Amino acid sequence: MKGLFTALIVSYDKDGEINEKGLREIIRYNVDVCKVDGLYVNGSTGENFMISTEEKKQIFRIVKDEVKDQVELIAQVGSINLKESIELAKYATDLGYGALSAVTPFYYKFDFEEIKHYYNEIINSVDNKMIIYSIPFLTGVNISLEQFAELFENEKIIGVKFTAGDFYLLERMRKTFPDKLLYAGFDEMLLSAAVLGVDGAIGSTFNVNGQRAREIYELANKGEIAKAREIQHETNDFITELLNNGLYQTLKEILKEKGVDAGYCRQPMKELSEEKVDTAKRIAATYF
Ligand code: NGF
Repeated sequence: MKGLFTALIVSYDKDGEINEKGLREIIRYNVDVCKVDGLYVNGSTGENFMISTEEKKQIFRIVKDEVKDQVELIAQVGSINLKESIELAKYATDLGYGALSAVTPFYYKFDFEEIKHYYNEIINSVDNKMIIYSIPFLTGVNISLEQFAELFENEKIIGVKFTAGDFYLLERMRKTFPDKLLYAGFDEMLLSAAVLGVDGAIGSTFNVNGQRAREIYELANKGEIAKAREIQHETNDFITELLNNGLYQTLKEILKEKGVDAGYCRQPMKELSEEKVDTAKRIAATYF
């Protein structure tokens, strides 16, 4: 399960319905053009927290059907409805997903015992592996080194997707858990995370920028830091423009420029204004 995983965009039509044809095209673009090692399905980038259980299952099904065994698949099943997480964990495991992931439970202020219970309940309900999805800036949930150690006591919990800028903690984790999988979650910090020895990365921008991410990651692993830094600079010029214009909407517009029917975002995310669509087209022409 090492390597670069795209946090998969999902195509929705103007009414917010899943556009299966568009989703299949996005998957193909990632596998055939971006050449990533795997897909991270139903994460933040898939707009997962705005869709129903049935829609989550439909997306898991379509992705597996399109990919077959071409690349690795991780199913994000986290939800503050633990019963839903378990149902999705069973569903994705039966479909053949190679690993599960679950965001830390959010909104309510769950204490650590509750968080630990949540992970153990999900992963002990299936014959599969769990990657913790830690994204404190969105969930408000911070897990300490000692708490990660406690979660990792369950051998089925094999790693963490670390979407945070705390590189002191990341370094401590690398040293403390040499056998656990650490994935970088912020694409704009990929080089720094790679230097610290992560096992891979999971990112939204890989939907279009997978090839540059690969170069950064491989150059860093070969110790060619100056070359890697140049590509990270170029990548971050792109990411800065992307974030300013609207992350997921702009990724979809760039994919459309590449002939991929990437659709729209699910409400309450809004559509891009005409001016921002023009900016997205300029970003696509500049970087891709
Ligand atoms: O989109 C977010 C959060 N983070 C992603 C990634 O960590 C999300 C990151 O690639 C993800 O993996 C998922 O879909 O679950 C950023 O978009 C990127 O670094 C730009 O900041 O907002």
